[in-house]
Amino acid sequence: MERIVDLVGVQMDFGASKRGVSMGPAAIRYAGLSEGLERMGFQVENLGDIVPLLKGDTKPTLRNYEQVVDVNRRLYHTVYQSLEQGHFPVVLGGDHSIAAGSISAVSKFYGSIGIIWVDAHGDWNNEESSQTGNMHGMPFSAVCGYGPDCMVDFGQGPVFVDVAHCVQIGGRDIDTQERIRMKEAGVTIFPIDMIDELGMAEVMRRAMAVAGEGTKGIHLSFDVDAITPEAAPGTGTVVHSGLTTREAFLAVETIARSQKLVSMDMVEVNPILDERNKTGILASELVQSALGKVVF
Ligand code: NNH
Ligand code: MN
Ligand code: MN
Ligand code: MN
Repeated sequence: MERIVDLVGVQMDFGASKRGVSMGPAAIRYAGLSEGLERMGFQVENLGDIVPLLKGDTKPTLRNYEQVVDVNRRLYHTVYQSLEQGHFPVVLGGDHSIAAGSISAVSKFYGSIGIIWVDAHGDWNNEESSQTGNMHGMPFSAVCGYGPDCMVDFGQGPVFVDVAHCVQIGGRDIDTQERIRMKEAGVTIFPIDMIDELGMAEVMRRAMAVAGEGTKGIHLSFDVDAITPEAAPGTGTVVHSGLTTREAFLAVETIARSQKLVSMDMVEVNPILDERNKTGILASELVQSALGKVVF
């Protein structure tokens, strides 16, 4: 039986300061994601895009929270239904706040999962530690029970992800309070300098052990700003000197080979800031590699 991939776009940019990542799903689709997955032998079901409310309540510590929460609630149900049908959900962002909805569905469905979070940022803020109030800086902590509960509690009785199975890869711009909170919680972190020293292959061996052993599956949340801006200019919060494209591919290919991946997000692609859809194409290729596309 051929495996079915559900593609769901989320036209969300209210979790970030800059507009434009709402067009990320279109850019990743334009790069040929469905066609590529079909060539790999998957059946692809295009679930369309989730579109945020035009207006909603906001406050300085949780900017646009009503729109962010509403989208996450709808995404939660979409991803949960996808898993119930035995499909593989691929969520295309959109800003990273949407990982709250997708991961809470995966965690509720499986009970025990690991998370691999590839990002220049920690995304481990809460209302108090955030310097911006931007909710795309909070989803990783939220799904583990250390962030705003409104991002993950839709009345389903949230199942928080055990921090003991959570890995951050590629971090190089983590806020001061956020760093303290991540250390206290006990997230396994492979910041960029540790990747330099150990090499991505060894980092991934360690990451797979943390996220994969003792869990029912792994969720990959991939923020394209993890990759160095020369290779991935189309994103809102670029941070210099990031992962090379080859390191990024090695990371997702290692996850694919483990056969433990059950769901993923590809987020923060901003076509307005991109160069001829370079970042969209890279995002599309990384999704395919995470799902097992082989080079040779
Ligand atoms: N840490 C900052 C904040 O909380 C930046 C977050 N930006 C991201 N996260 N792009 O991946 O606002
Ligand atoms: Mn992020
Ligand atoms: Mn980021
Ligand atoms: Mn465990």
